[in-house]
Amino acid sequence: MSRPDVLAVAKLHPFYRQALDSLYTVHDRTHETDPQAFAALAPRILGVAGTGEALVPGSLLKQLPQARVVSVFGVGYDGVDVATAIEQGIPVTHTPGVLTDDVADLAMGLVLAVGRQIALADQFVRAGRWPEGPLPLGRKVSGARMGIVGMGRIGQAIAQRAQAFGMSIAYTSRSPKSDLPHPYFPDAASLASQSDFLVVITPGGAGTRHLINAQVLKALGPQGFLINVARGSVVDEQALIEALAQGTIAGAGLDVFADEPRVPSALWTMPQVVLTPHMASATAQTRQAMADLAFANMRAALEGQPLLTPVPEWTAARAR
Ligand code: 8YV
Repeated sequence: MSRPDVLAVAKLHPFYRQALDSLYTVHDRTHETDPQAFAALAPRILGVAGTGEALVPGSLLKQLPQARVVSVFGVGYDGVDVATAIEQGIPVTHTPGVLTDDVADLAMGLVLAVGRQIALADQFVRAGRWPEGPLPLGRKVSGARMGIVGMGRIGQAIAQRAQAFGMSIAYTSRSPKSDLPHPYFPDAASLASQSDFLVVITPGGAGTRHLINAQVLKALGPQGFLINVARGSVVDEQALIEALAQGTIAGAGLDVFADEPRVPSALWTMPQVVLTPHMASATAQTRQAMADLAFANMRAALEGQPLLTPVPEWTAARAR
């Protein structure tokens, strides 16, 4: 019996790819590299495998009459046209929960790195500049005010960690969460005006595009730091570069960018900025757990079993 055909729409992490290879024939981005071969292949594709950043437009889904799932290796799925997937009856799954700790850990790491200038200090020592004199003073993190934009699972995990540092927490999200003790702000600008560290951890996509704009950065102010572990699209990158260049804000810790893996060169030379390559979930333990869950979703769908972690939109559409 021939093995089911699966389309990988992005470069997959080896843990996920190897699991898929054990049961399926994986076609790696054939829709991009060989459209002619893809036209013949598309009617046979049973599963689509992607990453958090992968693009799965409606036009692609409409070419896959037999597809039974889009299984995303990541919690974010803003590149997937979920409305069309639902219309076509194709479930979308993701990997919530298993990466919460890692993303929250990296958010705190960036808070500490920008506040305490850890990356800059490391460069200073390596460059043999210690004998020349001290670094400028950093910004105390313990006891500072953290504002969290997006108070879902990961936002709450960041809040827990920040509380252990004696930080005060406030947040903005689509609606206030009655089970949380922290002050709620109706919008990012009013939250920013009361924050020393503004941490962005909201889903990407059209609804949050450029939520962090020039006005929010102005409200954050010359003593304020921006941390982004969400999606590059949430921040107006040009406005951020200007705000950093002009001292409108104090600094930034960025794990995500508008056009990854390209990072604007203006940011490379800014000492008040810490840059990481979209690595918030990149530990061996978590990537294994993500691969296990993404693979389990793929397998469940292809074997007609209940999905482990469908996206909320799919579950809501099914309930109607
Ligand atoms: C990526 C992510 O999926 O979970 C998300 O939403 O952005 C990441 O975990 C990961 O980098 C693989 O591409």
